[in-house]
This record gives sequence, C-alpha cells and structure tokens, in this order.
Amino acid sequence: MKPNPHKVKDELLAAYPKKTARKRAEQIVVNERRAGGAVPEIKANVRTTPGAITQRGCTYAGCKGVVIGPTRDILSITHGPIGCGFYSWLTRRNQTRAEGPGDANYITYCLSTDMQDEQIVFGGEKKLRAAVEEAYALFHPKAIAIFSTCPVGLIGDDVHAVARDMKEKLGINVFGFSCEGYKGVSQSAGHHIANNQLFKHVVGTDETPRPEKFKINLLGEYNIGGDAFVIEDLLERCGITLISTFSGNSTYDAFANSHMADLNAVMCHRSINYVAEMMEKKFGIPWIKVNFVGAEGTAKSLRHIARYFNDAELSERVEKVISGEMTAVLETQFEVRSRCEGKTAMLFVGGSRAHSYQTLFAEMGMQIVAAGYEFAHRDDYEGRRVLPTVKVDADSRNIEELEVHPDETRYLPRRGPDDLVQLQSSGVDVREYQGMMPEMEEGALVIDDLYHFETERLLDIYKPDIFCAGIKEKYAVQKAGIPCKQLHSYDYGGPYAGFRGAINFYKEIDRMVNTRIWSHVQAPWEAEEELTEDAIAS
Ligand code: CFM
Repeated sequence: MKPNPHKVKDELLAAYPKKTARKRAEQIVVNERRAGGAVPEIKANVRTTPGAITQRGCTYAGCKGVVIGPTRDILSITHGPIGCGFYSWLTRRNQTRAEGPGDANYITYCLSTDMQDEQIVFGGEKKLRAAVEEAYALFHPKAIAIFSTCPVGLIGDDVHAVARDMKEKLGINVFGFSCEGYKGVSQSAGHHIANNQLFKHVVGTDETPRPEKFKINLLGEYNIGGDAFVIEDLLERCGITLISTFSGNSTYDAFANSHMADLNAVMCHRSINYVAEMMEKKFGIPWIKVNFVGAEGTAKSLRHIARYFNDAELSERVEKVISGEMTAVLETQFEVRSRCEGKTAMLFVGGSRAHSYQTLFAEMGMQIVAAGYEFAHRDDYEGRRVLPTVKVDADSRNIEELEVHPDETRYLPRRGPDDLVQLQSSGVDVREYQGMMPEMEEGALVIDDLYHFETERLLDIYKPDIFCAGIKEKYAVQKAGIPCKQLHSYDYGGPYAGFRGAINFYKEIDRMVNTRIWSHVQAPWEAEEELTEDAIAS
C-alpha cells in the first residue's frame, strides 16, 4: 500500500526536539498543488541543524571543485592545510579532452600551499606567493586560481592582494577566491563566489570576433562521465557553434571569448545562474533554460535553441539529428518499460539533478515517490517566480552580489524585448526556470537537505526500488537492501546526457532495479541469533 505522505512527515518530525521539528516541518513538504496550480512553499538554503548528518559539502568544494575545477588550463592552487587539497583531488568525475600537444591539462595535479602551524600563527601570504611563483616556473600556465580554505579567512590572509601582485609580476592572469568552507550554508555559496570572480576576471577579456552564425555558450554542464562530449557532438551535428561551456571540457580562452555568443543555454540553474544574468546585463546576451538530461528534454532543448535563432535551415538540421537518434532511444525505452514500469525511485542529490533526472525515470515509466536537493534555493524547487519573495538572510548576505551595468561599448541586446516575449509565449523558457515541484506528482514528498536519519526511515517506510544519491549515502542505503545509484559521479558509468546517454541510463537502471542479488543477501544481524551476554563473556 502507498504510504500516506502526511503521516510519513509526522513520523519523521516526531523524532526531533521541538525547535528542530519546527524548522524541519518547513523543509519537508507534501507536493500538493493549490488553487491555480501553485506548489507549496518550501524552506531551503538554510543552515543544517548541528548534529544532523547532512549530504552537503562546503563552500570551497562548490567553488574549486564544482565551477572552476573542470577547466583544464587554469592552474588551481589550494591555499590551506593539505587535507582540503588532497581530499578534493580528482573526486568529481569531470572529464576533459586536451586538443593537441600544446593544450595544457592540469586537472590531474593537486597543488596546495600545505599550510602549517607556523602560517596559521604568523600568516600564510608569504608561503602563498612562493607557491604561485613555483607553480608558474614549473608549468607556465595562462592563468592561476587561488582558493581559500577555512583557516585563510580565520587568520585574515589577503589572497586577492597576493593575486594582484603575482599578476603584475608574472604577466599572466592570477585571481583569488574567498571561498572559505564555512562562508555559506553549503557549496551553493561557492558557486556564487566562483561565478563572480570568473565574471570579473575572465569573461570578456578576449575580443576576437567570431564569424559563425549560431553561437551559444552552454552554462552549468560539467562533463561528469563524459556528458559534455555527447552534447558537443549533438550541437556540432546541428550546426550550432559552442563558444564555451561553463565549465565541462572548458578552457580559459573559451571563457575569455564567451561574450561573443548570442545565447546562453543554462543546464544547471543552481550553480551558474549568476553568470547567465550578469552576461545578459553587461553584454545583452539572453539566456534560456535547457535540459540535456532525458531524450525528450534533449530534443526539446535543441528545438528551443533553433527557435531562438529562428532559421529554417537550422530547424531542419535539428529535426534531422533528433529523428536520427530517436529510433534507438524508443526501442530501448520500450524494452526496459516492460520490466521497470511502476517501480519507484527516490532522488536526493545536489541542486539540479534531483529534478533533471526525474525525466529519465519518467521515460522508463518509473515513479518518483520522494525527492529533494541538498543545497538548492527556493527557486529551484518552486520556480523563479518566487524570487521576489525569497528572504535574504545573514548567510546569503555574506556572499557578494556584484553590481553589473551594461558595458559602455560592448552592450548589444541580441534580441528585442518583443522577440523575447514572443519566444516565451511559444514555450521557450526565456530567463525562466520552472523548478522541480511543478513537474512532480501530487502527493510526492519533497525534502530539502535530507538528514541521514530521515534517509533510513524513508527506506524503511517506502522500500523504493532504487535510491539515487552520492558516495556518502551509497553503502548505508545498500546495507538496507536497496540499490543506490550515484547521480553525482554516475558510479563508474555514463555518459547519461543526450540521446546516447539516455539509452545508457535506461539500461543501467533496468539492470539495477531488476537484479535479484538483493533478495539473496541477509545482514548478519538478521541471520544469526542474538548474542546473549553469556555468549559474549565466554
Ligand atoms: Fe549543478 Fe552539478 Fe548539480 Fe552542482 Fe554538485 Fe555535480 Fe550535483 Mo554533485 S553543478 S547543482 S554542486 S548539476 S557536483 S555536476 S552532481 S551536487 S546535482
């Protein structure tokens, strides 16, 4: 029987002290639409209750690991104790493809100032300067990025002053990030900080004109498991020029020249919406929300890009590419549906994929009974229309909001306001993201920043056929006898983007939810008689 979501919520809350329960009550929501189709309000982007086991990461992770990390030729230096650099080294499966022998790839390196007690007491700027010089002498990169870890902010090292000096001395672009781990309530703060600095120091620094007809940037695609390669190939076959991706398979030069694009296509809204908005304000480049996860989403996104450029030849090419891919997609869909239809899934991941991956499950006929983000904001749940009502608390105010104005010489609105309104009314999401909840089923549970205690209760109550999360949750979930698919790293699989990726995903999930292995495993504590005190003593 289907559990009653309200009762489930009450049960989860009952375990908490009063104050925690009150706060969690606003973060655990039953997705029931109100009059006019409005979804309920959810509390998000607030501090995790101390003592709770959260899935979240830190601000440094969001800045260095997520947004800047995938760029192969920006040399990244972690200023801090060695653990931060070491444990963030190659832990995200962002792939990159150097184009030739001259194309640098520093992703495999782990550079850190290896801060010691002495620097904590007397300051670490000197050691940071030496590290930048040493790194430059070794690699001669185009750009160096310096990332701050918690102690840097606590002792007051000025990474930006060091960056400025080094930029002048070495004659390359050097910039720093005040992305101390504690800066925000999650890695989301790190995204914002990374967006700001990229925009301030890199975007628009290369004026080389681009002659191509249909030029876009892809924002918020990080090439996990090779996703960006699939999308790059699709766009190329459609005749759409990709100037830069923020930041899967990306380069410094591509960012520098990205203001030459005529459209920004945004995949992960959470991590990169700031760059999209700032580029529109400064250069006049509109952005639309796309989703290359799921076959339908991919087809729709390609069509929307074509509609934006309003060119018959382009549209024709796009349709050809789509129809060339769809046969294989539908064949696999048909096959897996016979085994997967009606099975249930839960998705608790990040700030984007808990939504975007629902489309893939829907294509397989599976049902999402509960989902939530780790660190997304209300707009990612309820849609950007709620932005004016989002409370700006002290934690958010902590993160700089850049004031951006139209560039005096380079501002060029690519489309007039009427064109954009017309596009919007034809179903293209101009400057809009509808969020996760409007697309979710009535009665599904939506939980922000899921706590581990709740994970275990949900598994127990719903017994879903699959649970999607990350490496921190994976083995706890599997010990409960339920398969766990990592939606951050894809375990060892992927790509899952585009048409080819959708086929990969259908097959992988089909295999996971239909394997009989789980019925053969029995936890030792279920199999053996309980040990008595006597038995332990003997
Ligand atoms: Fe965006 Fe991401 Fe995600 Fe994200 Fe991430 Fe990621 Fe993610 Mo892990 S940028 S919000 S901070 S789609 S690393 S590629 S999988 S939590 S849902």
